[in-house]
Formats: sequence, structure tokens, C-alpha cells
Amino acid sequence: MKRLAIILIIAAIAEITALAQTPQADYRVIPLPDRIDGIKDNVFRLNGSQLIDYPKGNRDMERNALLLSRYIEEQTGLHLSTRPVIKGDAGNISLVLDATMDNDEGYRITVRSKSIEVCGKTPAGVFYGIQTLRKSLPVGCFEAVALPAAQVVGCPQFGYRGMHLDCVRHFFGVETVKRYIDIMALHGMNRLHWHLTDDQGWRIEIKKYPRLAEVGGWRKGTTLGHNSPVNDGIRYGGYYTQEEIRDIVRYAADRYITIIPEIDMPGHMVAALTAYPELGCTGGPYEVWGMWGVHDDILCMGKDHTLQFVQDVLDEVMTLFPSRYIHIGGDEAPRVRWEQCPLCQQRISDLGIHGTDNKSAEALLQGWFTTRIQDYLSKHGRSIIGWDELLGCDIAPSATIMSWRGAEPGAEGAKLGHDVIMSPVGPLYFDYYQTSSTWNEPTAFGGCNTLKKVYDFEPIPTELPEAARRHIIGVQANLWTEYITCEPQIQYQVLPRMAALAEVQWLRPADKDYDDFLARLPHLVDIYKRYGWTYRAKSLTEKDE
Ligand code: TNX
Repeated sequence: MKRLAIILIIAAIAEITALAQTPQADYRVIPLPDRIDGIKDNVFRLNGSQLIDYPKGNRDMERNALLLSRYIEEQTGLHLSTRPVIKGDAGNISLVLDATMDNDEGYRITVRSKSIEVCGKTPAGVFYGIQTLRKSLPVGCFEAVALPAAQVVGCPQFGYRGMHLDCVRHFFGVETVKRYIDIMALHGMNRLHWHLTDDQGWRIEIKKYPRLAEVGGWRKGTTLGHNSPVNDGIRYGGYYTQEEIRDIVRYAADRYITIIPEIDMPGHMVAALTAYPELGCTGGPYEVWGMWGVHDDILCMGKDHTLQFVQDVLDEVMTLFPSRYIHIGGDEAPRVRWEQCPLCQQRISDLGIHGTDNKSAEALLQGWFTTRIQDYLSKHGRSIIGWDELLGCDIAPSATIMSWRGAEPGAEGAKLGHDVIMSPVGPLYFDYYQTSSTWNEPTAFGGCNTLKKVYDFEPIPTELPEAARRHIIGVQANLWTEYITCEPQIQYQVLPRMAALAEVQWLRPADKDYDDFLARLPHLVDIYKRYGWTYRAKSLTEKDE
């Protein structure tokens, strides 16, 4: 009897010590959930004996379950199998759809000693719950992890939470793009704005115009540094086949990320002009550009053939990208060629376009072109996004504006009734430096967008009238790659600034707190390290200048 009592006491002590040594989950992740309420219950001991249950027959939820299983294994070494169920039983992790929840992308995680439930109104909401759950787990190789009993609730402030990637100035392979998507998923983002065409290259296979990729996909060499007179003379390029694009679109969709392709027009078109010189005003010859900046040669507006070309390209783009939005650029289109081109001038006169005090006839010609494209896409159930220059071209408010030359154009656009995505150069150009002391940094575009500046950015200007506020539908950071040549450099520029952006996208302003964010950041960085991603370590400790 006495011996049994001693054995029991020893067993109890062993159990308590094991529990004390078991690493704990911490729900204060990035982006911070809206609420974390403790529940009076014991911890859930995750140890690999449990299953991940999902509703039988639901493919999206099945994929969610498989992704959660993979994340848990990658972060903790614990392997959990998945199981389709009609109704789950106790002891497991259950992924559940709950139609009574408010927001399509909101989530609710309930942890009790005997169960974990991850709920969302849609599979996307469940996916964000999964992200919060996996980010709360410690990183390492464990026998078990203890999850405190709690209810954790989160819901994003903005429906459009974007990152942009320029794959033109430098070209990045399928695997790199997929990893970029993985990084976005970890940060709760849902729109990838993929810049695919520009003066320095055409990166998307178009079957009707094969020379676009074959000829336009390659430049003879690249300038060294910031547009120095020295060119490296090394042929550079590449493009994505339609098969590869479909694969990437699917990979992103599996992670609830919509890819918005950008076909920049009528400017930033020298690569296309090189392939098909008749699309330009002078007829060329042109050469895929090996310098950075704004080029005077753009699409000719006087030829019907140009308009047909654009529609044909967009037809193929629409078959590849299910996104409602197609980005048609519209930025940095100098009008010097149009001013001198008899065909463009003829078009202006045929259309009866007359310049006004603040809008030239050529600006209005760009407006006419954009409106045609807008009408064409809307006939196919799509909408356009364009850079804020479009506000100077008299276009319909159904065009969504991406505000890059500051937040002011976006505010103006919202007042005019346009939906707006805020991605101002300051502080959301991630191709800019992250510190003012740049001597020890990889070459960047310029500027200085520190982690704190990103964190402090508020997408809805305080002075914006109430009616215009609802037009600010989202926030995005841009990564132009003139000076970014390889994947580690991509990651270095975006990490950890994407973490700060995630809180801008998810949290309401009153819930933001930079010091608290900094205290939560090292754990997220542990996850970056687990995946071998490059990041700017100094941003974690350095005082903002
Ligand atoms: C401006 S943002 C551009 C890009 C450059 C970028 C460099 C925009 C619409 N145009 O073509 O790559 O600056 O930061």
C-alpha cells in the first residue's frame, strides 16, 4: 500500500515536471489577434497522437488540414495525420465551418484540454486561424507542446492585403515565387500583384504573339549600379510559360492568395515594341532596355492594330488569371511620341478630343485608351486597377486606383468615388533602404523606409471625409527589383517589414503598439529562421532614427 502511494506520488511529480518542461504556445503572434480570452481548463497537450479532423467531402478544408499538418511538423517535429469526419470527436484538432460568423476571413480558435477547434465562416477564415495557430507554436523538435486553454479571435481590417513582386527588372523562377507566396501566407496576406511586363523584359508567354517572350524576354545586358554608363553586356532574361503560370496561380489559390497580373500599358512597353516594332509610333527599331527609369517609347494610339494587340494579350491573361482585377499599369507614360506622331494626332482629332487647362489632349488620349480597355475587361466580368497617374486622364470611377506617389492621390481618388489601394513610396516601397545608414546595406533604390515607419503607416488619412473612407479597400507594399538580383535579397528587403505591414493590414489603429510588436517579433523571426529565409536582423534591435 505504502509502496503504491510512493509510486503514485513519483508519477505525479514526473508528470508535473514534464508539463513544466513542455514548451508552451503563445497566441500573441503577428498580426496580433483581436482577442485572446483565457478559458478555465487545463492545457491541451499536443503530442502527435492527435488527428486533424476536417469536414468530409470538402476539398478546401482537406487542403487546409494537410497544410496545418505540414506546418506543425515543420515547426515542432510532431506529425499529425488528417481525417475526414462527419462530426469530429474529442481529443483532436477540428477544422470547422461556422456560417454564423461575421467576416469571411475572420477566425476563432478554441483551445480546451481535450480539443482544439479552428473555426471560420469560409475555408479562408479557417486558413487564417491555422496561420495564427501555427505561429503560436514554438520552433524546434519536441515531444509535446502545451497550448493554454483560450479563445483566440481575429478578423482583418482590410479585405485587400497585398504584396507586389516585380519579376521583370530581374527574373525569378517558379520556386522563388512560390516561396514568396509562402511568406505572404505566413503574414496573413491575400493579394499578390505580379508585375510581368516592362521596358526591360516581357515575362509571360502569349501564344498569339510568341515573339513577346522569345524576343521581348531578353535584354543584351544590364547597366551596373544606378544607371551607370557601364553595361555588363551579359544577355539576361527569361519568362514564365503558361503552364508555369497556371501552376503558380493554383499554388497561391491553395493559400487563399489571388494573383493580380500587371500588364503595364501604354508605357513601360519597350520589350513588346522590340518584339513587334509596328506597335510603336516611330516603328523602331527598338531594343529591350538595359537601363532603369522611364522610356519615351510607348504604345502608339493611332493604330487600330495596337488596340487589337492589347485585347488579344488580355484575352490570354484572363484565361490564366481568374482574378477579378487585372492591373493595367498606366504609370509613367511620357507623351512626347504621341505629340509628334501623325497617327496619334489624327486619332485625337477624329475623337474630337480637346485639351483643357489642366489636362492635355494627349492625357485625355490615354484616358480614352484606358476606358476602352476598362470596357473590354468589364465585358468579361473583370475590373481594372491602375496607378494613380490615371486620375489625370479622366477615367470612370469604376477603376480602382493604386496610390504610389504618396497617399494624397489615393485620398483624392477616394473623394472622386474610386476604390483605392494605398501603396505610397513612403513607407511602402520595400525596394527602398530600411535604414538611413546605408553604407553596409545591399544596394537599394534609395529612400529610407524603416520598420517603424512601415508600422506607423495609417492607410486611411484622418482628414478623409466619411463617405470616402470606405473606398480605401486595402494596403500593399511594392518590391521593384532593379537592384534585387537574387532570392535572398528579395527576402532581405521584405523581412521583417512584411511583419509590420501585416499589422497595418489586420489591426485597427487603436490596437497598434510598436514596442509590443517588437517584443513579439523575435518569435516570428524564429519561424523565418526555421525556413532558412533571409531577413534584416538589425531591424529587430536598432532604434529608429
Ligand atoms: C516607380 S511605382 C515605378 C517603377 C519603378 C519604381 C522604383 C511605379 C508605378 N513605377 O517602374 O520600378 O518606381 O521604386
